[in-house]
Amino acid sequence: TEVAPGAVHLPDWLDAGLRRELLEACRSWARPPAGLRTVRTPGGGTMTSRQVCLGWHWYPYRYARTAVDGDGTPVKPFPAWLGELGRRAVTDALSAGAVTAAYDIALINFYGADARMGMHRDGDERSDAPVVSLSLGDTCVFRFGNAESRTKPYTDVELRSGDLFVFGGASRLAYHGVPRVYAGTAPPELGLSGRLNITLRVSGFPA
Ligand code: MD3
Ligand code: FE
Repeated sequence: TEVAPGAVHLPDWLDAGLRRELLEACRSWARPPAGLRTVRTPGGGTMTSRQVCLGWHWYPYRYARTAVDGDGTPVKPFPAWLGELGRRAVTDALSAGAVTAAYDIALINFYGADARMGMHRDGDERSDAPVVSLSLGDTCVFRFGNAESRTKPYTDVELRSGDLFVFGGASRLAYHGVPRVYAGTAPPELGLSGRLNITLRVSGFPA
């Protein structure tokens, strides 16, 4: 379903094997060094999701090669198989022609029952390549807004375990957020309590 120009939601896109493999991989990436951390914003706020990065380390509002706001160690490498998954996601959601440069960043956010993400735009990458979003575990409300402001008009969409969402074109710079997670809605067979979101991005930075 095209929710807005360039924003395509493919529910249930991940097969069962990939869901298990991605969750297992996220568990290993979450371990130190450069593992899961709490992100603090310059204004003194604390993000309620916890995050781990691959390839490039995101911190408000820049990228680095080390976990500068974590334990300071080198960021874990971005694996080739994740890049292939990103390419296949863009081809399936948009078209073969929409695939541009190679994916080299993964930002993985873990949401407990009370976690949210405020309305924001992702503008720290130097590429307009589509962002690929993969969800596992609890269902959430994903709020997709407009490019001008954090406020209405926006569209609320439920993101469930296994869903793919791709944000290309005009949607790449739209405000978006996660106002709510529905605790206890994760499929029991996955063995995850909470929600995981994996975004794949193209940095546009020199390697
Ligand atoms: C629209 N994550 O990591 S995924 C983020 O569910 C982020 O954890 C949310 O916003 C989450 O920055 C939303 C959907 C998403 C991701 C990236 C986007 C939507 C986007 C980039 C541009 C436009
Ligand atoms: Fe975002």
